Amino acid sequence: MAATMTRVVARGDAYIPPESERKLSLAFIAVGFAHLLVGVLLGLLQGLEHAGIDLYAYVPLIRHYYQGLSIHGVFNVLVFTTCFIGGFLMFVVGRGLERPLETAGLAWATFWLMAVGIVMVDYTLFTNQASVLFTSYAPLQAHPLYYLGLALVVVGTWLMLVITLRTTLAWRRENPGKKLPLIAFAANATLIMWTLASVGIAIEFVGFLIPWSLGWLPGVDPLLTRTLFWLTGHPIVYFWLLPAYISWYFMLPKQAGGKLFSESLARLAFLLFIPLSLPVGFHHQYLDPGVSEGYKAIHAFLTFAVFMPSAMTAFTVLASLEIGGRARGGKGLLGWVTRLPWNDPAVAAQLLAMVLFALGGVSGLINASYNMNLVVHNTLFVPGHFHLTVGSAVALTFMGVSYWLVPYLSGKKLFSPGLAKWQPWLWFVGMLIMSRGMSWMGILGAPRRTALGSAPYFMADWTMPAWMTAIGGLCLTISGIFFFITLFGTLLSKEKATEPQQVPLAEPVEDNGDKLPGWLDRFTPWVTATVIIVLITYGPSIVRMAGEYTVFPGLRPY
Ligand code: HAS
Ligand code: CU
Repeated sequence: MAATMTRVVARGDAYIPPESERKLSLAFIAVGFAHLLVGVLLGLLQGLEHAGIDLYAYVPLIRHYYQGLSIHGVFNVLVFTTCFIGGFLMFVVGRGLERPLETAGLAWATFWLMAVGIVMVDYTLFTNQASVLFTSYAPLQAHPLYYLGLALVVVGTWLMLVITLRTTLAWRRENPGKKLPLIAFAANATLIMWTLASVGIAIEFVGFLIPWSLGWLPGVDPLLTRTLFWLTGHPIVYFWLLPAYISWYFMLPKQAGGKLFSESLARLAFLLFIPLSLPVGFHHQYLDPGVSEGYKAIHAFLTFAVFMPSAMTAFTVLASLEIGGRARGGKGLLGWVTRLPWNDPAVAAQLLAMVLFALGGVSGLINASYNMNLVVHNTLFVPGHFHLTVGSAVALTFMGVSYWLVPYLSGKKLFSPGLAKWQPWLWFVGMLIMSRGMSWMGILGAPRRTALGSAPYFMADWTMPAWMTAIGGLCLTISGIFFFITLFGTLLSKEKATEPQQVPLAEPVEDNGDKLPGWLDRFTPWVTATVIIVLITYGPSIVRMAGEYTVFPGLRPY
């Protein structure tokens, strides 16, 4: 391994993070994808169940639909995302600042702390002691180890911020007056936003769910704990998305032969996500009694505001790609699209992820509109939305990134490039079919989080979209298998990379040197604004809910 690693260094990128850091990123990524593998397989069971094919009795350890769904949700959106993001962002900060992390020892301690937490979560889920779905809604109650395990994972993400900030401050001391390199800037913005956001879930778990599950509290208030959950639960979607944006803004244009269209716009988008990601959680609670109409309206309005940095991203990234497509000979209005390097799986996966995300963004606006939400809330329309966002924009982009990053980090040759070429397309087609099936079924009134295949009220007109959900899910599973063969084949193979490996970093079209307004390079004003906005948009509601605290004992119906 050591020899392989040194070989990468010899091939000469501008700066190569030390071997220990590359191994650390690989360890995070491998743990993350191992969980996604299980999550994807369970997803197939769910899709087939909706079409009336119930295979749960044949799968070891999984006793029923809700246990399978809990594992699917927790593994895919909590464990996989957080681990991949941890490995990627630590790498990005070291590579961006071109210096070792402060300190690699703490980074490894973070990995092991999170690994212990993940083992606790895995154990409780597989033993059916935590079938509470990824939202952990009270009064459903899980084993204390489940909440403790997730809490350790969150603490791990805070330590990541400690590491990246310490490294960044050391860099600032060494480079006075210089602006932060883009990828390191964006990685810090992501972790800062997340750390502020995670305060809600930290209070929920440490103050309520953990003591309650240990029997130290007689009960908890479902409304207050849900509210604390969504204070974190909305911004967590941007914690998943922003690392994908780091690749779309700063790496993908280079892979497509283009340049970053606007550095200022890119920085502004990341900074806007800090204050705008948090004060919108009530859009998950439009139907909750006990939240005032006025605050729901404020959160609805702000949800349309947080749509903006993504709309800016669509504009900037498309412009950056167009520069690439035209430089590669593309002519006319759309001729440049066909000239993009579609045969490179790292690029194709991300381009297709973006197309799916455009649809996911539209369905997000439907969810966000109060009166439309009354129609779709708690129906399969919502999974139709989030499979296009976290299940495509995020997951497919992370797969695309892995196609160059894993060979780069390991010094190995990509195993089975043929499978890698098909994989993004299968995911794309499978997702189009599955999410369409889910959204359609949702509009017809099919509830989400329900074993519909055995529901006595299954409606005749759900049959067609239910089959689309199952068939799309099958395509996604095959795509997933192609990906995992390529990924784990690469990690386990002995074949070394033969081509030069570099981190693709796009130059801005116009580089203003270090002449940048301070507010586009500093986080403090944005953090202060965030705290003030959250106090205004959440404070009064939380104080009122605390005053009306109702004690609910735990339920374990599973
Ligand atoms: Fe959402 C529910 C609103 C974005 C994830 N969302 C969920 C849930 C999840 C989730 C997991 O307002 C379910 C939670 C649960 O279990 O209950 N969401 C939005 C809005 C946005 C949004 C307004 N969501 C995301 C992202 C997610 C995610 C991102 C994960 C990563 N969502 C909601 C609402 C609910 C909700 C309600 C509650 C529903 C309910 O009733 O329960 C926006 O941020 C979306 C902005 C996106 C865009 C698209 C930009 C497009 C880009 C690509 C451009 C590329 C193109 C093609 C055009 C503005 C950047 C180029 C291609 C070439 C080939 C050249
Ligand atoms: Cu949300």
